[in-house]
Amino acid sequence: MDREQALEIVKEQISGKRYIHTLGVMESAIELAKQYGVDEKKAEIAAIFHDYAKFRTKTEMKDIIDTHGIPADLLEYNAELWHAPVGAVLVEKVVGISDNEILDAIRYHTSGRAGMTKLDKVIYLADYIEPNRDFPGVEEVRELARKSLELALIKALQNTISFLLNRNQAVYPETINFYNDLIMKQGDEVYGE
Ligand code: DGI
Ligand code: FE
Ligand code: FE
Repeated sequence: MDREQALEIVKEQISGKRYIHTLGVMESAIELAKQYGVDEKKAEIAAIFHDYAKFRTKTEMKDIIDTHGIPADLLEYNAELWHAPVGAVLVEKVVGISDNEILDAIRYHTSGRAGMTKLDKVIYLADYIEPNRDFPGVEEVRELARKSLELALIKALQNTISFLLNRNQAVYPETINFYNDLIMKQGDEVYGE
């Protein structure tokens, strides 16, 4: 599928503002893919479709979670987490994308997971640092992203987990697994041990 076709499809599904965000994620994902040796075409398609399900109702998302083998424990956590695995299902079934690497990058773009692939990481980070994002700490993560995919992700995860802790929100275990995975593999670089 080419870029224009993909953008046309997703444009029907999301708001104008979310579409601008999607274009930003696409731009950042391609740049990160180039920099870190990830398939640029897969990064482009995953980025374009990553928020495909963002505007589905909770009822529809819950129904898809219940019927498509998505972990049911997600329903106990913030509904913000649901659009990612639901998006992967819809992008496969409705849009017709069958590449599992692309579908996984969409599936894990919000929660993360242990054992994130490089493509998963590129999409997760691109979603966080795309040019239209403007929240405390984003510039620091953009700078880290020029040096190290993993160090940038560690900072992004620390910010996100702190954000959730400060708001008295639960943290989905896969998010912690992603964070632990990064820290345990990169601890030497971070702490210079
Ligand atoms: O869809 P986007 O707004 O582009 O970004 P996203 O898919 O990364 O969603 C991020 C939101 O999910 C953000 O407001 C934090 C919220 N969230 C709620 N619980 C968790 C969580 N994010 C993670 N990583 N882990 C959680 O447990
Ligand atoms: Fe999202
Ligand atoms: Fe997004």
